[in-house]
Amino acid sequence: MIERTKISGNEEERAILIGVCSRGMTFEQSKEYLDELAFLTETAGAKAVRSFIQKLDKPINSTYIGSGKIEEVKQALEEANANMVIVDDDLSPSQIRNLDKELEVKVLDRSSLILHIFSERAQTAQARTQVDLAQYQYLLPRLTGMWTHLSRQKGGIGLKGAGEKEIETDRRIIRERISHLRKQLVKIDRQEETRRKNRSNFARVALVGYTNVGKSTIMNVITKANVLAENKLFATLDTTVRKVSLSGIPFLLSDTVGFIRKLPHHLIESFKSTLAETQESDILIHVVDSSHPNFEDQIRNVNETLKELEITSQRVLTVFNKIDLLDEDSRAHVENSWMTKDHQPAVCISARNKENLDDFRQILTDLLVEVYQEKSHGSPHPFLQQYQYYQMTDDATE
Ligand SMILES: Nc1nc2c(ncn2[C@@H]2O[C@H](COP(=O)(O)OP(=O)(O)OP(=O)(O)O)[C@@H](O)[C@H]2O)c(=O)[nH]1
Ligand SMILES: [Mg+2]
Repeated sequence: MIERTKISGNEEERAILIGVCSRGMTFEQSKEYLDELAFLTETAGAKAVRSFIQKLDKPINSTYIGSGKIEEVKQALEEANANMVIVDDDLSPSQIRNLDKELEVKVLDRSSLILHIFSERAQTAQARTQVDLAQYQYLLPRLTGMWTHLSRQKGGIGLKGAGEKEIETDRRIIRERISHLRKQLVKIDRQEETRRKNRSNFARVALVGYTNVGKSTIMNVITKANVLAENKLFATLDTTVRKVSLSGIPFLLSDTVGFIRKLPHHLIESFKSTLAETQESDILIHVVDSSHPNFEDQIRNVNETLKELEITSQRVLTVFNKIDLLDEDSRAHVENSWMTKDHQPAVCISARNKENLDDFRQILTDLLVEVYQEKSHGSPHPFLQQYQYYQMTDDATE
């Protein structure tokens, strides 16, 4: 039977990372992608000791990289005393089988690494169920190809399984588990929906963005909540909702799971229910790490993921965070090129140094006034009374 394994703790996991620089990609880009994979690897509790990039039109069908590169990796495994290989793309069952045979160490692909991190971090029943579902769905088509691979794993990152003759039984059990988890999710979703309906009077604001950009830090700064914020990918998995008020206007602010390039499809599907809160929001705050060399790629990636999740909002406030890390030129670039784009509201802040937060609060307040005015079709909204009082006393922020 397939079971989830914890990072063993007995044996240090030392990984070699491999990426392919395909046609249309620059070498610089592939290097940055591998840096992100190294960050994911460390978040999962393993150490990234070496990395390899091969320039190819596209990954090789049978073994992902060419035979010469495989030899180099083999040698590096020995030299660096490494015990696993992590690949920056998703592997087919036969690629996993062939690489496993050649390299004789555990081989993980990008999706299984992300799924592992999610499974370690899921806290609530909802997140747990979603991750379990995604893991079983990922595993089902790969079972036949993976049995040698799985049997090699004695713990650590990934999933472990049994021998070939048990695969059919495993497959049946997994199908039953998937169907059971789906039913459970429907039940949890229904309870959540009722909870959301009970709060439906309030405007909803959701923090969205790439992972590690500072969403939870902003949540904490605005709400004085105590949400976990740390320099790790996917520190947040469960949606946290807090009632906040700005200049006397109450609203609900939610902090959600961060996105990443090539998020496994099953994970996106199963996380739809966690993101239901975001789907119903009146204002999206798209947080960007303006100090990241690839922040423009990240913006595009987040917009694509939002589209895939059918999360749209008429009001999007883009927040360029971490400006404390920018030099003058980079800051001017963000302010002059990005901030004036599309006539969408945008603001530069440092959540850590509490820089420019008043501007941020003011823009958000203006958007909230718009939302409530729309909700009451132009007549005075009860939630804006307090705000009008604030305006009269000339005390614009709380
Ligand atoms: N220098 C700097 N660091 C910041 C700023 N805001 C957040 N950080 C740091 O960035 C890291 C990630 O912050 P989080 O708030 O956990 O980011 P997140 O977007 O919630 O991340 P996930 O939940 O993992 O998706 C932490 O180490 C924060 O201290 C900022 O304005 N400046
Ligand atoms: Mg977070």
